[in-house]
Amino acid sequence: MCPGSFDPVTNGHLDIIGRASRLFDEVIVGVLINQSKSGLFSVEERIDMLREVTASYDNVRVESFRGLLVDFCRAQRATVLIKGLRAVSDFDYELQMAQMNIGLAGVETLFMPTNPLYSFLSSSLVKDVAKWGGDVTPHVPDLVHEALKARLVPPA
Ligand code: COD
Repeated sequence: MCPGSFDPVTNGHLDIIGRASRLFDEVIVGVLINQSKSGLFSVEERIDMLREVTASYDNVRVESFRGLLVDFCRAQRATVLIKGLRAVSDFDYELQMAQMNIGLAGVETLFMPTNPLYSFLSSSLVKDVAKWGGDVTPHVPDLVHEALKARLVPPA
């Protein structure tokens, strides 16, 4: 299980998903439906983009979930969470979630070091740069770039 918000998917996410698909028979990309936080893209839009950019991976499927991640893992019979680690700043919170998730339901977390090309990359940073008209083409798939251009008009 590769869980996240994916608002929107970046090349950093894709790198982790692709590497997971080479290690596991089946990979589920779990997109969180977060009712208390509206994203730039709707969950349906995020899923459409994810499905398109992972279409070449036969063993990857994209689903949404609400509530606890471990409940979704149980429903999908997923036993391992794959998380990307970009920097030590990710580690504290990811470690807490990993320990909570194994305590709640025995779901293991495996951490994958980010590809150094993407170690600074996050969906929020991409949105901020795109909002001000900066070039995000090296950081996201083309279709995400197009979607960002269509959605974000630089403030005057
Ligand atoms: N390089 C490598 N990995 C990356 C990169 C990058 N450039 N960018 C992101 N990642 C990894 C992140 O480290 C993360 O593992 C994953 O990709 C998703 O990232 P985001 O930013 O899209 O998603 P998050 O961090 O907002 O997702 C948080 C969850 C949805 C996983 C979390 O909130 C959750 O589990 N929520 C469900 C409720 C729940 O169960 N809560 C209790 C948790 S203990």
